[in-house]
Amino acid sequence: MIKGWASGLKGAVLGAALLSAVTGSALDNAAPQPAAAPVAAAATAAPAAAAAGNDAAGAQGATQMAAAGEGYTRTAPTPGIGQPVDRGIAMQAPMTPIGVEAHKMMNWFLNPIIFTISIFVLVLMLFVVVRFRAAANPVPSKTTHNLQLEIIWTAIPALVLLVIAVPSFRLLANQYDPPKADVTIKITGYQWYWGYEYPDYGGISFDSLPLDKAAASKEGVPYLLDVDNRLVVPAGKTVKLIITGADVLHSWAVPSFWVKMDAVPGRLNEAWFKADRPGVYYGQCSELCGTKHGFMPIAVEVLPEAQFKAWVRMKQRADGIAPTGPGIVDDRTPPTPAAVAAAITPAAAPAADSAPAAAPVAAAAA
Ligand SMILES: [Cu+2]
Repeated sequence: MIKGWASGLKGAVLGAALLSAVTGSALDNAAPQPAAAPVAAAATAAPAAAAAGNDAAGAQGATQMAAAGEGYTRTAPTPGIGQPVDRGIAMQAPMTPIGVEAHKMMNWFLNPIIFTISIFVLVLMLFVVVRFRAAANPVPSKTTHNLQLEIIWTAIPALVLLVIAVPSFRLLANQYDPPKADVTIKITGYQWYWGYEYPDYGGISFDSLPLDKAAASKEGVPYLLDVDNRLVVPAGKTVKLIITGADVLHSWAVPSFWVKMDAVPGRLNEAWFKADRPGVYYGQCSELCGTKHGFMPIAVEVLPEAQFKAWVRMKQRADGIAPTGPGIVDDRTPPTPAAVAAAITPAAAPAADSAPAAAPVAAAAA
C-alpha cells in the first residue's frame, strides 16, 4: 500500500510543478511592466501660461479641466494598465513597489504552493477511489490509527504555513510601515461619491463623481471607472492617504496600486502608495455601501511633478486659495513695473532732498 501511495505522490508533485510553472509564466506575460510603458498622453507643459492666469478669473469656478492655457490636460488612460481587461483572470499589472513585491510573491511563491497541494490532494483522492473501491478491495482494512502518519500530516502542513508566514509578514510590514509622506490626501467616502482634500496645498478639495455614459465615450475613457474630478498626485512621490467615511462603510481600492482600505465613519484609516509611471489608474468602492455602490469609481491620475504643481495652482486659483504648499511658487500677477521701480529707487539712489524713502514702498505695497 505504501509503495502505491508513494508513486501517486511523486506523480502529483511532478504534475503540480509543471502546472505552476506554466501558470506562473502565463500570469507574468499578461502583466506589462511599469518601466516599459510610455506616458499615456501629452499633458500641456505650460507653466508660463498658467502663471499668466488671473486669480479673479479662476475664482469664477472653472472646474472644467481641459480649459486651454490652464497647464493641465486630462491624461488618456492606457488600455490594459490601471484598469481591468476583457476576459482577464489575473491580477492587474502592479504599478507600485508594494504591488510589484506582492504580485511576485503571489505568482512565484504562493501559487506554486497552492497548486502543488491542490493537485497532490486531488491525485491522492483519485488514487484511493480507484485502488480501494469495493471491487478491487473486497476486505477493507480495520486500521483506525497510525501514529506515524498522523504526526506527518500534522507537521508538514504546519511547516508549510511557517514557510509562508516569513515572507508574508515581511510584505505586511513593508505595506503598513510607510516611508515619510511627500503628499498627504484626505479621502472621504460619501453615499455615493468620493471627496478629496489636500491639506498640504491650502486645503484644495473637490468631489469626484462618475462620468455619464455619453461623456465617457466622448472622451474615450471607461464608463463606470472614470470620473469628473480625478485624484491627481505627483509621480515618484510617497502619497499618504487618510481615509474615512461620512455616512456608511466604503472602501477605497485601486488594484494596480495594491491599495484597499476601508472608509469607516468616525475613524481615520491610513494607506499609502508611490506610483512612478505617469498615467491613469482606476478603482472602485469595494465595500457594499448602498444602491449606488457600483457608481462611485476611483480614478487616480499620476502626473510628472511640474505638471502636478501646475494642476495644484489651477485648483488653488479656482478655489481662491493663495499659492501655498511644498514647491508651489507664487505665480500671481506681479506688481506693475512702475511700482517695482518706485520700490527700488530709494535703495539705488541715496535720498538727498526727495520724498521720504518709506513712501514709495508703501505705495508699491498698496
Ligand atoms: Cu461606497
